[in-house]
Amino acid sequence: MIQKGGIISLESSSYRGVLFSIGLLFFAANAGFAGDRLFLRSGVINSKVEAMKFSAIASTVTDYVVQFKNIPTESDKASLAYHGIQIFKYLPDDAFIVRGNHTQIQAIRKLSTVNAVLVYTPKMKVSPDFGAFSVFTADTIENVLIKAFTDKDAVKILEGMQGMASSGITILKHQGNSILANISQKNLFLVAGLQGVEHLQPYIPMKTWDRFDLMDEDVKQPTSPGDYTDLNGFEDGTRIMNFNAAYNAGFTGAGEIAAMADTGVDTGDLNTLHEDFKGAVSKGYIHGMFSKSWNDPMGHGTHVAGSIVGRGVHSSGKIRGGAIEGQLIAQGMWSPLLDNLTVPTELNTLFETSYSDGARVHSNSWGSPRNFGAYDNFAVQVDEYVWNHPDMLPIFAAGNSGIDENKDGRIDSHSMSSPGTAKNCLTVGASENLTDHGGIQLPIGELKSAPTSWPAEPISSDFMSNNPNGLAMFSSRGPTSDGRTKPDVVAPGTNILSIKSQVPGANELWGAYNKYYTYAGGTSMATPLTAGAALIARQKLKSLGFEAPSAALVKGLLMHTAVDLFPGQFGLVGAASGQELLTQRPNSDEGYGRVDVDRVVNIPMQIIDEKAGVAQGQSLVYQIDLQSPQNKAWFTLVYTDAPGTASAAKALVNDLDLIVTTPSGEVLTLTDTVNNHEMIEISNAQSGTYKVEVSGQRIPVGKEGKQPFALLISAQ
Ligand SMILES: [Ca+2]
Ligand SMILES: [Ca+2]
Ligand SMILES: [Ca+2]
Repeated sequence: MIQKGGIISLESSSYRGVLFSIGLLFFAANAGFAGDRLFLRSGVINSKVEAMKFSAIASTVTDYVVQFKNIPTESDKASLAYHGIQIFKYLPDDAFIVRGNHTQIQAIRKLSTVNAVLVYTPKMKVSPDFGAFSVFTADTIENVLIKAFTDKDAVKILEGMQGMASSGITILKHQGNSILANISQKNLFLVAGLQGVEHLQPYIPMKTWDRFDLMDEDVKQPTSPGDYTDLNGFEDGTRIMNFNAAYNAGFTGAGEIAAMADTGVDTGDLNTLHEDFKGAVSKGYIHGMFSKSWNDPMGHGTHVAGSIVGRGVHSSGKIRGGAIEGQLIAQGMWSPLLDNLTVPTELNTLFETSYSDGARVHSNSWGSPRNFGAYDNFAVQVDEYVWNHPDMLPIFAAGNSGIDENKDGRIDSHSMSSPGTAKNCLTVGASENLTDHGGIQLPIGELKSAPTSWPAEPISSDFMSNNPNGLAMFSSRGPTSDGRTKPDVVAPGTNILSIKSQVPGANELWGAYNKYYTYAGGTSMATPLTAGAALIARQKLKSLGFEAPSAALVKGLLMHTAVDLFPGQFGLVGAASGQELLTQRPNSDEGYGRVDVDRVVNIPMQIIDEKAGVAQGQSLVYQIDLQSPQNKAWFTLVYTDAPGTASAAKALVNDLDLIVTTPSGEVLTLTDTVNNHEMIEISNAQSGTYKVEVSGQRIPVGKEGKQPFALLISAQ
């Protein structure tokens, strides 16, 4: 059966994908994939060599690594289960971390499909982010986040640690399967040796991703209070993203709910909130340590919330957020006592309460200021939540750690922050807004941290909001440590005007416009504008008949329709002269480009939200007719991958491939084995029938053996 109609007249095409063949294309999963190495963050292990040292620990239940000779199949997993083995996590390549007793493990070792069985040792569990160990640092106390496989394990680990209490171990907090503790370096491996420990990593308090440190307080614009007559419509960042086009088409975020976890919102009282939040913020939760309110004495969260749903009442509509009819649930994480952000060790607690209240987008403008690029336990938690709640889209700021340390005029790679390193969230970097007034209007070279962060041209004489096709110099860059492309998208994040917290003493960030509004900049500001766009994307998808669009689809829609900023604001000048973007999208500076809400609601598309998914060794194939030649056709595959483990050196678990066959028979594919998103763009697309195939290359952890996905196809 062939789907007719083509991708030209797509407004009518809310179809869920018409398959003309399912599972016809099996490939030989056994060919040449035999894994004999384990890729851990602590190092690569030759499993055969290690397995020779194997001795199953007599009569006790222990955690092991079972590596198969080939990509593990559903029947391999069934045979583990048959022998009473409990499977926890996939470990690359071709292995699982499992639990079993001596007898069970001995039986597994004899299976002809098994390559090697190893004990899951303390060395495999301790993050290299602790740095090098030496006799001189043995007594150094580390702030440690311990992740257990299960909540039950965490309770037993706690008991084990209490038994060690005399040896420099202080337990600070226990929540779910996470434990926070102070542990001296010499005891890290002792704790890692406790039954049920999955991973140990340094615990770094999260920080908000504004850059209010760029200028000294006294140089911030000392203007007389603004009366809105000087505003030209670009100040709030929404114009660059073309939100107006969506409003004109009837999409305002109405009926959609976002949650935001941040420093709080304004007064923290629905009765006294800033007029711009009336009818927009529907509920607040208190997550700040020792806090009694979800108010915002800091100022960051209020600004962020304003960019999501601000109604513009005080400014007669001139300063608004993206989703002007969306709803927001506020989660205040500010601790007035600690004068800091206090993010729960279990991010579930944030996601779950707001999910119960109907939020399907969760905006987060904070992250870890250290260990850039790491797929750590916070990233794993994000991926776990989305895997289990596939219609919840967490959005995270990429971070503000972009610097040009080697002084070559280009922002260096590898500054991406966790949890933005997660696979299943949408990670947002900052592009430039377009405004020559308000906020920080200085050449970058005159900013406080310029000598160490941005010392060279063309960056040092550039301004931060003079070219919307440029990136904010501070925006964190990818890729992640395991080579995944991040951020996913960018949005304006410099000199953004939004709501000012009414709490006395709240920070004015990049400078107050007047009593009600203030300027700010950072990936913190790009993220909520994108959250507003995500609410509109969901509303659009619902109008097409997708009742509960998957997070992968909402994310995919924003990525698919984003605007490529190549070559960036300095033009095609070459890397040596500071060219911002060296390749067309996607790349690890801009991701898939700048979010464009006009394109989200107006570009013709074929959309498939495949919730059952594809099995390993099988393909789902779609046929698309293009009725006339087009400048461009593009195909985007995004999927919510199974969560990995922070102990692994590769985060991707399930590997799907996108394969496009053109009418003339050319086969296009990326053979990307690290990302859970793939895009194929064809310029001068010929008319005729395109075959679009989503192939299950490797699915060790499926849902009933399958990996769901979203697929978007356009031509223009
Ligand atoms: Ca550089
Ligand atoms: Ca600029
Ligand atoms: Ca792939």
